[in-house]
Amino acid sequence: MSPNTAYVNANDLGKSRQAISQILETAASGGCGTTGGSGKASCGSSGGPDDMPEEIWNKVKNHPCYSEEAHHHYARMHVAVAPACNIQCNYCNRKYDCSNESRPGVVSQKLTPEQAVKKVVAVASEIPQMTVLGIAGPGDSLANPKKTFDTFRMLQEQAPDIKLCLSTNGLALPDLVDDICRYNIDHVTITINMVDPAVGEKIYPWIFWDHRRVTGYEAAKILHERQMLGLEMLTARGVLTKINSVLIPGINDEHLIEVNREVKKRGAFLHNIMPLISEPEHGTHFGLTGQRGPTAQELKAVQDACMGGANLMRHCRQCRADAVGLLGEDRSEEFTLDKIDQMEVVYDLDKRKTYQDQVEAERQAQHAAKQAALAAVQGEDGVDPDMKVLVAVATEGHGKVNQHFGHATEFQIFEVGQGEALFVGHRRVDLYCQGGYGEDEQLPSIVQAINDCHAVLVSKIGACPRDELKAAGIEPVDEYAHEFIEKAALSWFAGYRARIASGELVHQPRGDARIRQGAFTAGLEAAA
Ligand code: CLF
Ligand code: SF4
Repeated sequence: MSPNTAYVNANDLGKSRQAISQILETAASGGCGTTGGSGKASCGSSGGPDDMPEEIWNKVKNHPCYSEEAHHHYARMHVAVAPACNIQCNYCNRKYDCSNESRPGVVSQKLTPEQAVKKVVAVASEIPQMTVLGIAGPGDSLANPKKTFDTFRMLQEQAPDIKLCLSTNGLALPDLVDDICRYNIDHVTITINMVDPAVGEKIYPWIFWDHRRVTGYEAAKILHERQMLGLEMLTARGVLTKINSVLIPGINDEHLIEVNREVKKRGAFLHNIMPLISEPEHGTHFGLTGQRGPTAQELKAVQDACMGGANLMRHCRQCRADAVGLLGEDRSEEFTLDKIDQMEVVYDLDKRKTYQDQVEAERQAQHAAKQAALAAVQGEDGVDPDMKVLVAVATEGHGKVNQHFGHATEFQIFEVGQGEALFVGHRRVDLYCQGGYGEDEQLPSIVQAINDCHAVLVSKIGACPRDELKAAGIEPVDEYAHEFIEKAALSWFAGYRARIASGELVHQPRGDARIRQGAFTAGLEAAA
């Protein structure tokens, strides 16, 4: 079947679909962050209440994956209740987490639905900004439907304010859409790496379908048809969908632009293009056959080429199937089953609500600061009005520049231009500061990770890394400590332009950067 074929009659798609399509059209035709008359929307998951109907905003505003703004403030957790899988991906080694939604590190503890619910309630009572429970493996959530839906059903009874979210490869999806709606699962991620089975057969060696193992082109064709059908059925039922795609250089890089087009046509709310992780030590087919992952600029180029299509998510952390906390942090070690047994768990809905109201006020302040800063970075100064640069930011959350350079395990990357401050990704790094002193051996790898940036914004930085960053052409900036990120980035950019205009410096383009994969291997040795 052609990928263009509609599997569900467009006339059958109800009001919900119209609402979702409306958002997509709004974004594509301008809206937030559109620059320079290019007609390309840059809002992606950074869309806010002004960009979408209230009904949709209420679904995404405190989901850290569906709203870029929300991910600075709200946390999610995963419970590893779904060990089995019904397909094989060439980037997956079954010993480890599902690569669709989780990096290939070990799951510390597989849980029964009862244990999972106990853990979620314990986490939610300790972390009031934890708003979402996702089931994302370590296999496929819908290849384990009883465990997945039992967990959601029991949790709803005990903690009704927590949003439910799942991730799937899509093969079993069309058969389970009714259950997804019955249990009020408002957010579903489908991993779609192709809309052409000829591409798909290079990614999927087999699927288990209709009681038999199917291989090659036929397997990819069945998977593709099930994914498209499942997506259309969810859209028709008003469930928000996110599409995850793994970018595999030389296999589906340019093809992902077509994937973006096709999923947008079928009502996908977001498209998350993630880099392939293929270190040989993970033992995946791609890892063992030398298939490389993309560089930072290769990833950004495909994401940029998709702008104007389905809205893009760029803040994914490829988290573990048992991750707990803000995206980019993992507090799962604090909530092992034996530790939970020792905890006094009080699930206080009012306390959670009060805390979340405070978060909302902080978030609105961040939004207002960004708008004011955007308005300030306008006007004629004789410098190229289309100039854009990347800046790296060290942050511990709350949307602020509030982390010491030496304490950062990742930097958030923002693209700034006149009238624009757009989150475009993050880079994992090795911790520079080890036990109170700087680890100079780590510095070259940090520089490689942010080598495409003109500046790095931090709350504080020591003399040694400051000098080395400068020598590498990256400006260390600590004068915006504890300010909101976008305001800080735009203020620095205004100063940068002023220095160019005055002749104090000459703007130089930066090089490419490396996506750090080494951090993903932590724990593998322990599992071996
Ligand atoms: Fe989990 Fe996925 Fe739900 Fe988020 S993760 S099931 S949508 S709650 Fe988020 Fe993690 Fe990326 Fe997934 S950062 S891997 S996109
Ligand atoms: Fe692995 Fe997930 Fe693919 Fe299944 S769907 S093979 S668990 S990456």
